[in-house]
Amino acid sequence: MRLMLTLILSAGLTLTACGKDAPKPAPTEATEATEAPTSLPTPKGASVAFKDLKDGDTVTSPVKVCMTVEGLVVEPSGPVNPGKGHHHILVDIPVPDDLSRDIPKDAQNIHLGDGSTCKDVTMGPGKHTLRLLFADGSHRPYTPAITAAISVQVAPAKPAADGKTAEPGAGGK
Ligand SMILES: [Cu+2]
Repeated sequence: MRLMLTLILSAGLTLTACGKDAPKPAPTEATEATEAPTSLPTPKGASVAFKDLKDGDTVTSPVKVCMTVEGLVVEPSGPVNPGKGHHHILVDIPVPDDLSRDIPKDAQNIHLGDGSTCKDVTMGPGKHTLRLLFADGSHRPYTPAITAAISVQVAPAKPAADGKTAEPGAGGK
């Protein structure tokens, strides 16, 4: 019994000592979000869609990609106006995780910064994912992302002028 008491007592002492010996200052949080980049809120009912292309379509490259909007106004890049902005076509890449960052400009992030709604996109043969992403005048996506995606199959390029030449309907509508 006495042994037990001693044990309990010493255990208690040890704990107390530990508690006193640990004057670690708690790390202060909320020091990072000083200048959080902002993403405009998506207007209610806003959406984008492919105009002619459908998921699963087989196309030839370059393919003309046209798009429509609902609840948004398309304008050239530049000023940031709520509810307005321009289209982007993302080729074979997902919507970025961080919507507060501007969409990069490279071969896989195509900007229609002139306010247009159609773009010829060149792709190699095979399956490709085309993703629309609407963003404000400074190329920053809305939150939640205004996006639409389809997959298309790009047919291999045909050898020019050997046997049959012009395909019916090759010139578009
Ligand atoms: Cu842009």
